Amino acid sequence: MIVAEKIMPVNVSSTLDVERIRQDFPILRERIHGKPLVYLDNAATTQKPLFVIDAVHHYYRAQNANIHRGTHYLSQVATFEYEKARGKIRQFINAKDNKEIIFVRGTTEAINLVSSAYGRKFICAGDEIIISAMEHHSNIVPWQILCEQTGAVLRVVPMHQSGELIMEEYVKLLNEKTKLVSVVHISNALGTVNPVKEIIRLAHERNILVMLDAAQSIPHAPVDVRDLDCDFLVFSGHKMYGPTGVGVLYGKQQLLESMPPYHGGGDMIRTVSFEKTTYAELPNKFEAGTPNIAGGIGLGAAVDYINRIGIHKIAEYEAELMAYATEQLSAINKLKIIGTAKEKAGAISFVMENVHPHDTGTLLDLEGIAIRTGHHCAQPVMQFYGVPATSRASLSFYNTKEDIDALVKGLHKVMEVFK
Ligand code: 7TS
Repeated sequence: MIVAEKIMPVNVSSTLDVERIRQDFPILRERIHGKPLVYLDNAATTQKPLFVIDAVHHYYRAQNANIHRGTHYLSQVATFEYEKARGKIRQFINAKDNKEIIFVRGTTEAINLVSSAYGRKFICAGDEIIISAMEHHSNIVPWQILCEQTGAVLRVVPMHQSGELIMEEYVKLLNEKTKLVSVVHISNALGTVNPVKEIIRLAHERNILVMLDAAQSIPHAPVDVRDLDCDFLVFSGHKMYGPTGVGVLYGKQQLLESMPPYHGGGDMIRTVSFEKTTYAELPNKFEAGTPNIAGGIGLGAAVDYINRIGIHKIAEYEAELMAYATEQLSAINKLKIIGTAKEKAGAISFVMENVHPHDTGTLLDLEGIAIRTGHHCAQPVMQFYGVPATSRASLSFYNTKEDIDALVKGLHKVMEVFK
């Protein structure tokens, strides 16, 4: 058992009016097994504020029509609202142009889009793609499929026991065969915040493209694609207080223009004949078929909601909560935190001596406490630490110090059962 480093006590001084914020989330008033819900599974999906629920509701009640095709009033309203949402997202990540914002189903689809469309045109046998040791399966498997199809080779940046990438090894992997680096910004399994600006700078020095998986960073930290200078960035709406089934691929315009379409069908064409089809301009080229219109509009509302609170304030408050949770969990005997990077956000993984994480999760559930247990779709991370699974508590700005205290109390109960 590694004894966790002693950490200074932390005061969670409320930079946010969390009690007020909690009123915005109706589900937080639910009782689970007769107990008040303590929701600490935000890395899997966040809860939705009324503001987002209402936007989706309003769309279906008053605006529903298909987009980009109707001359009738409702179709124009729906198109306007959907495109307005695209603009909000562009602004939120500071992209240059709405053409660079492609609506997709989520992070997974966005990565598949790039690996497929970019990969089909630009990746050949012998080329190399770099990912990291802490990727979610959705940033591993699409690249493995591409490598199988093309004969390209997947390289993996290793990490230290702390869950920090070994940057010297990363530099050694970069070479003239490297076509693309695709790394996670914040790890869902460990909470590690990767030095993505440095990762991008080192790749760009060698003219190598970089894609960031921002699924876990977008709800927790400011993400500015022009400041980062990433070539692609992907995230899911449902992890940032928006609906499920919608997400975003950001790509630099020139790059997206150079890529062939991903899916073929309606809305992505300019002209079609049996002899030849020409494609629509960005972003439509990558948005074949009727999209998740309500989802897009709901995601726009989620961006408004986050902006109203302020992503910097969110980051500051969550950092305090994270420090408090780390301190409290570290104080539990026989509990070991997995992933001790200096820079962490969002999630804390841990294991407990003699207790399988699934038992921990089940017993906590009876207390109304929702955490995730398992491999977190990051089996290589589990293999690295030699554990079958971990328990993971993941935070949001609506969580409180009391939620952490409830978790700690619940964990003591679990220990009692397995004494
Ligand atoms: N990348 C990261 C870093 C993730 O955390 C996830 C989902 C994905 C990609 C895939 O996102 P999706 O919206 O396309 O499914 N992570 C988790 C999790 O940690 N628990 O449940 C889902």
